[in-house]
Amino acid sequence: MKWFAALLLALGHSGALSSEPLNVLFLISDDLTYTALSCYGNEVCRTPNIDKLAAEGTRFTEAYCQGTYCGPSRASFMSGYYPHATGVLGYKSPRPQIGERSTWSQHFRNHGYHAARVSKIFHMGVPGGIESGGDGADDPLSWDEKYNSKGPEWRAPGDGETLQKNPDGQRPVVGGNTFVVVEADGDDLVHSDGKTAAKAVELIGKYATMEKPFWLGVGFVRPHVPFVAPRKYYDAFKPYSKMALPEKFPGDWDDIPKAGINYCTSENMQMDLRKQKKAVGGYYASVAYLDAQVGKVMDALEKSGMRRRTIVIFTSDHGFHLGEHDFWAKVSLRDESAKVPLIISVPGKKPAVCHSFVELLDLYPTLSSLCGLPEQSRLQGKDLSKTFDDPNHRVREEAFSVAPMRTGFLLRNREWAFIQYGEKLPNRLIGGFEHGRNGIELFDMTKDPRQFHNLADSEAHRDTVEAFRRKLKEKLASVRTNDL
Ligand SMILES: [Ca+2]
Repeated sequence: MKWFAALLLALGHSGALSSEPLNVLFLISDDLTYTALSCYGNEVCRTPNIDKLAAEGTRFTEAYCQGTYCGPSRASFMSGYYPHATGVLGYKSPRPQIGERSTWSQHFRNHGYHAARVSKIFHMGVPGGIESGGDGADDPLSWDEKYNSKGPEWRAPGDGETLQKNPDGQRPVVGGNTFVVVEADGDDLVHSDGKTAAKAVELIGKYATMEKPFWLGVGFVRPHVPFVAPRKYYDAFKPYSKMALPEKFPGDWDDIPKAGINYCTSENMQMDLRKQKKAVGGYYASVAYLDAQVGKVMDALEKSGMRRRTIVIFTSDHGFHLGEHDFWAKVSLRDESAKVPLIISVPGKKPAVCHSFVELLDLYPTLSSLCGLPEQSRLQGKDLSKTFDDPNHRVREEAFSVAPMRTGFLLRNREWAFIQYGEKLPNRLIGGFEHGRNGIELFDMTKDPRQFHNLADSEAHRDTVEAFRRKLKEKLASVRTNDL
C-alpha cells in the first residue's frame, strides 16, 4: 500500500482532514469555449451546474489547451507530453509513441486506483464515431472498464436545419463535421451525453462500496457539432434572431496573414446573419444540455457521500469560435479557440479564482501530486497544487499551444498573444517586416483583448516580435525530448 503512505504524507502537507484516498472525477466537454459559460461571464447561456462547481472549486481564467482540436489535445494531456514531443498531431492514440509509459489514468491504475471512462476521453469521431458507438482512438491500457455512449446525433428525430453551405435551404440535415441544428424530440436519454451521464451515475453508485479509490473520466460530446439537444434546451435562445453576434470590425482580416484566417468562416460556410445567429443559439442549447448532464453526475456524487473525498475537474479539449472575426469552430489560435474553461474542486480547499497561466498538460502531474502518487520527471506539465492553497501563486508566465494542421504556434502571456505560422521559423529579420505579414500575429492583450489589431508589422513592436521568435525556438527545442 505504497500509494496510501504517500497519500497520508500528501494530505499532511495540504492540511486535509480525511485520511481516506481521494477519488478523481474528470469531466470533459468537447469543443466548449469558455465564453459560453455563465461562470466565465456569458449573460445569455446559463450554466448553473458548471457554475456551482466553479463556486465550490478553483476556476482558472487563463487555461490553455496544447492542441486546438480533439486528437492532439487529448493525446497530450493523457500522455503528459506536448503534441510535438510525441508527434501525435492527428486523431490517433499516443500509445505507439509512449510505449510502456503510463497515461494519466494508467498511472492511477498502477497505484491502486480503479480507472474507468465513459465515452470520449481519447479521440472519438463526432458525430460518426458516436453514431457507431465504437472505441475511437482509445487506449485500452488506460482503463479497468470503459463504456461508449452510442447516440443518433444528427439523425435524431426533430426539427433540423443544416446551416453550413446551404444557401438555398435545400440541403438536408447531414452528418460529418458540419454546422447542423436539431431541436430534438424526446428526453435527455435519447442522446449520447444523456447516456453518458446515466452510466456515470450508475458507476458512482457502484464505486461507493468499492474498496479502491477511483479515477473516472466522463467525456461529453456536446457542444461539438452537430448541435443536437432536446427541444426544451432551446427555449432560452429563441427566437434565434435575438442572439447577439460578436462585434465585427471593418477590415478586420486586412492585417493578418492568410494562415491566420480560420478554416471555417461565415464566408466559406455561406452563413448569412440569420444562420449565424441560429448557430449561436444551437451551440448554446447544446451547452445548456451538457450543463444539465454535469448536474446529474454531480448530484450522484453528492448523494453517494463521496463528494468530500473526490477531486472534481471540469474542462474542454479546446475552445470554439462563435463568429468572432467571422471565424467559426476550432483550430484557430485566438483565445476563443485556444483557451479552455478549467475548474478543479479539491476537497478541503477554499473556492477561488486563479489567474495564473496553466495548461491542460498540467492536469496529470497535478492530480498525481494531489493524490500522493509518485512523481514522474518525464511529465512535461507542471504541478498546480500550490494554487489551491494560494490562488495568487503563479505556475507559468505563459502558455503554449499548437494548431497542428497549419503548423501554427501560440505563445500567450499576460500582455501578448504571439502566433507564428510555419514550422521552419524563417530567420530573416533584416530589411523590414514584410514576411511577418506572411506568418506572424502579435496582439496586445491589455489594450486589444479581442485581438483586432495585429501589431506584428509595426516597427514599434519589432523587438517584441524578435523576442517572441527566439522564445518560440527555445520552447520548441525544450518540448522535444530524448525521453521518447
Ligand atoms: Ca474537440
